[in-house]
Amino acid sequence: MSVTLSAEPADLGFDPATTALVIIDMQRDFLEPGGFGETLGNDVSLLLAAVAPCRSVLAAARRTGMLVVYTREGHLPDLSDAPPAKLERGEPTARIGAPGPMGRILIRGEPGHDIVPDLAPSAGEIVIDKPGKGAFYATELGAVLAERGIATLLVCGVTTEVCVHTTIREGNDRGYRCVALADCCASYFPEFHRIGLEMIKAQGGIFGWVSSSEAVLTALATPG
Ligand code: C5J
Repeated sequence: MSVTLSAEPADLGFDPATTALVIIDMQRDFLEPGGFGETLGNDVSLLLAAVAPCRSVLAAARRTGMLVVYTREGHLPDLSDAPPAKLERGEPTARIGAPGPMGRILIRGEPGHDIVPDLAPSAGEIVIDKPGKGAFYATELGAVLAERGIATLLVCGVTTEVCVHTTIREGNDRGYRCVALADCCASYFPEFHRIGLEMIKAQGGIFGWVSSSEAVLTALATPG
């Protein structure tokens, strides 16, 4: 059953059976005070706007039986999967792996690495741990999607211009129809969020589409 999603630069049809909702890095380390995002000097409260729209799309996806995939950016406790180029970059007040109020920063298994409680995965939902910005790099995501015959990705999460963008670019190159849900994504830089979305849909949708939580809810509520 194909439904029509209102999107830019053009509407597109998608079949919920071959579509995955991909929720990128909605982790305490990025959204809550004391985590990685704040150590980089960011106002983490700017990301909170995306939580409620993500929740409504997540609820609709679960009702529809759509595949839901969460990602988490983070590293092994010994940092063997964190290249020096990543560890050295920037001028954080505390680096990846340093102790913080939510445990070691951006380390798998620490409280800060968890997905925020409002979007907590249900039992059996897929959580992909990734060491990079893109969700396909050094993960099982490609295999998970291929196994289920997924063709379209509805992408939510943070931050728009970093991990959401990288994942959409990776997905586009692998042949997926990637749709960023604008209000379900957020950035520490509102201008980067706006321009990041513009970049995806420019030039006739150079590497994807942009839509919204409301458009997904409408599409899923409208018989195909
Ligand atoms: C960043 C991400 N911004 N999830 N990570 O470092 O976008």
